[in-house]
Amino acid sequence: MTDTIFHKIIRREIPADVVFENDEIIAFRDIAPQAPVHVLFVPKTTLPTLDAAGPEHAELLGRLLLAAAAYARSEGLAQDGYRVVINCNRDGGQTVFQLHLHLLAGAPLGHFGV
Ligand code: DGP
Repeated sequence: MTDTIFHKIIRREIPADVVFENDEIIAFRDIAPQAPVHVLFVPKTTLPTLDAAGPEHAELLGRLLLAAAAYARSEGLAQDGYRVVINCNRDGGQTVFQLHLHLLAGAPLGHFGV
C-alpha cells in the first residue's frame, strides 16, 4: 500500500501538529509520543521503507537527518541530546509504510534492544 496515513497528513486530509515543512519534508508530532518530544520527519515523495531507498534517495535521506538535527537545535534539545530512529519492516517495528524518522528527546532515553 503506497497511500498511508502520512500521505493523508501531507495532503492535509487529516490534521496533525505540524512543526516543520518545506518542499520535500514534513514534520509533525507523533500521536502516541514515546518521549516528551516525539516528532516524525517524513519525506513527501512516496518511499515505503528504508529498504526501498536507493542511491537516488541519498540526498533526501541526508536532508531528512539534517532537518531533524536543525529542529532539535532550534528547540534547544541538542545540548542535552536526542535520538533519531528509523524502523524498517516487521522486526524493526514499522507500522506506517511511508519512511519516517523519529526524533525523541526531552528526557534521558533508555537503551533499547530485543
Ligand atoms: P513506526 O512504528 O516507526 O511505523 O511509527 C509510526 C508512528 O506513527 C507511531 O509512533 C505512531 C505514529 N502515528 C500513527 N498514526 C498517526 C497519525 O494519524 N498521526 C500522527 N501524528 N502520528 C501517527
